[in-house]
Amino acid sequence: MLKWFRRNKKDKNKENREIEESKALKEKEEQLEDGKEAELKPVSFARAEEKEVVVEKEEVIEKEAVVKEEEEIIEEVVEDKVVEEPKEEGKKKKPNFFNKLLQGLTKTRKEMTNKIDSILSVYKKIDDELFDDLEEALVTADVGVSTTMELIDRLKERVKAEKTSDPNEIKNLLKDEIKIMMRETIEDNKLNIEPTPAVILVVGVNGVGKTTTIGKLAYNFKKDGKKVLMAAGDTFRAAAIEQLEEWSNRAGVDIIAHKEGADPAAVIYDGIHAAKSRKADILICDTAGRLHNKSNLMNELNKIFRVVEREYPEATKEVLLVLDATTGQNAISQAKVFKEVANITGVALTKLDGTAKGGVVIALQSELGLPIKLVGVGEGIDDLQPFNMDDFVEALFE
Ligand SMILES: Nc1nc2c(ncn2[C@@H]2O[C@H](COP(=O)(O)OP(=O)(O)OP(=O)(O)O)[C@@H](O)[C@H]2O)c(=O)[nH]1
Ligand SMILES: [Mg+2]
Repeated sequence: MLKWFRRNKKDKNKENREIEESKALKEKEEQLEDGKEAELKPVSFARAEEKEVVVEKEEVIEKEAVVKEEEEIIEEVVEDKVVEEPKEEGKKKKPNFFNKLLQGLTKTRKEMTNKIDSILSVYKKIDDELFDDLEEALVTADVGVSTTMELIDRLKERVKAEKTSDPNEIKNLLKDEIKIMMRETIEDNKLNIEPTPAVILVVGVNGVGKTTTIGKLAYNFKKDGKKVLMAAGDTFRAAAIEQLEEWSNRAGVDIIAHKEGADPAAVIYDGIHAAKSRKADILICDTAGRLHNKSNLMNELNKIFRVVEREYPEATKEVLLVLDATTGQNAISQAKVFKEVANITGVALTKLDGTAKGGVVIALQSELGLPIKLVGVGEGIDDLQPFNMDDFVEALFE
């Protein structure tokens, strides 16, 4: 499949570089294999679970009401908190956004773009070997094998159609084709929050950055003058509730929380009713992130979705899948699994600042058709940005 493995090493000058590069690719292929395995198990597991869910549906709805009454509700009301504005915010908002993205993508840029630059500087004419080297640079930055193949094919066609002969022109054509490909499957990258009231369900495996993203998001909404409420749907561990409470304090928004071990659907139920009575514009719900191949996670999510459908039919809905960019192709596997069990409407891609695998953005949008709506570029409250495709590609190739 990967052409450069089949290539005869005729050119002695390139030998050393090829050995190094094929090593990196082998590692990459192993990672891809691992990702595929991880992806298959949970899907079939979740399907088996679906039958049970249908049978238990009525029973579950009844239980929800009972559980809700039985549980002691610890409701933290944090009204009228003052939001601390970061000092650098203000008129220079746009350049700051771009600079942060630029900074965040430093590692990916080194891995991918610097490599592309050095490839293009070596070649005097555009030939198959040049395309093979480009292919390799893209795959190693986690653009993904099939997206890379597609991209290179398009690039070849474009070069032919435009009769391009100068390797230096390739970079702009590549940038352009990336933008075209990413746009083809996605209508827009805006969060579904209009008209209000809106509910955002935040899902994803553990450790990807769900709680942190909720905190940052709440802060941004509040800054925009929206009334926000959080629901601590991760009742799996006490620390998770405390962590969200801390973020609610920092963002200056209210939170609805039950005790550790409580039924998450009951927390969301209370969150919805509190959002209605307090006339909140946006309710953001945290969920537990235990591994996606555990059946109870899928069950739990289905239950939460049903409560939202039943109790808040008028709300605009966003099901936001949080993915950790540092996991590269594994993030793609996770996205495939979650797409099977939930109607994911957007992705928040976190930790772009700490990874050389930012190329995964391109694969997520063009291969899976999942719109990236937010990107995390740091751990701070102000380190979440709406995803802008043009800015992303420009920052990647800066
Ligand atoms: N550098 C960086 N770190 C981040 C970003 N987003 C989240 N993190 C860090 O990732 C770690 C995990 O974040 P959490 O928000 O706790 O993740 P979670 O998905 O809620 O995890 P569970 O509750 O265990 O399922 C924390 O240390 C965060 O500070 C980001 O954009 N950049
Ligand atoms: Mg969490």
